[in-house]
Amino acid sequence: MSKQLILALSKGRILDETLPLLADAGITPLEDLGKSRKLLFDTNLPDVKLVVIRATDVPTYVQLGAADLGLAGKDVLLEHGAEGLYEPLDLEIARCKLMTAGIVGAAPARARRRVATKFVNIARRYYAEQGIQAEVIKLYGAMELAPLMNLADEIVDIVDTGNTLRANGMEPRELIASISTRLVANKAAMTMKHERIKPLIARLGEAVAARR
Ligand code: PRT
Ligand code: MG
Repeated sequence: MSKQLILALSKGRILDETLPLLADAGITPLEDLGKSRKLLFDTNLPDVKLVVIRATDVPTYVQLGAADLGLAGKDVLLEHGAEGLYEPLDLEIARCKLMTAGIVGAAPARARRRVATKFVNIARRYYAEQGIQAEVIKLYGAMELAPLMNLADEIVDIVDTGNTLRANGMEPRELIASISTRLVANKAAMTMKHERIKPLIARLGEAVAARR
């Protein structure tokens, strides 16, 4: 393993909140991540590099050791599974809720509920725990459309303000999990590069605490 530390960042909405937090922890990319088409970036710290990838790819990079550390939503981590990963820090950003939702005032669902979601593993686990029979239907986006089109009785999706649900005549029902962005670490790197990783986690932790 090289002495270099690779930190994988989630593209998209998490990135906007991540960069100020990293700056607070003393890590700044040497060029503007938003303006570049590059995916691998140097930082002010000579031994720390950033990769910017799809949120759902972050656990894979870290689990397989292509990145030592990563920042990903708890939703993504729950869906991916925790094998090969440590989760040393809650960054307390990009907060939201993973919920079930359905059409406002809809009749009680049939015995075998049809559930549309991109979080199929989370959904299967959740309904099984509730003792509810569910047929989970995998979608890649616009989950809110599924009940309106009679593709599903219910959805499992991320809710923040609830505006997206309301705009589509839907309402949140059950809370599955409270979500925020987490720091994950490759288990082997955590041991092999402990000397380097430990102070980095400490600085990030201080940056998080300073914002409370
Ligand atoms: O785009 P891609 O398919 O790669 O992934 P993505 O769309 O999941 O990425 P992105 O950047 O949209 O979100 C990444 C992460 O941000 C998620 O994994 C969550 O951990 C976190 N996060 C925080 C959110 C939200 N808030 C959020 N509001 N992710 C998505 N939303 C969406 C939600 O899916 C729904 O469509 O916003 C809508 C709900 O918002 P309200 O305010 O209308 O309730
Ligand atoms: Mg998106």
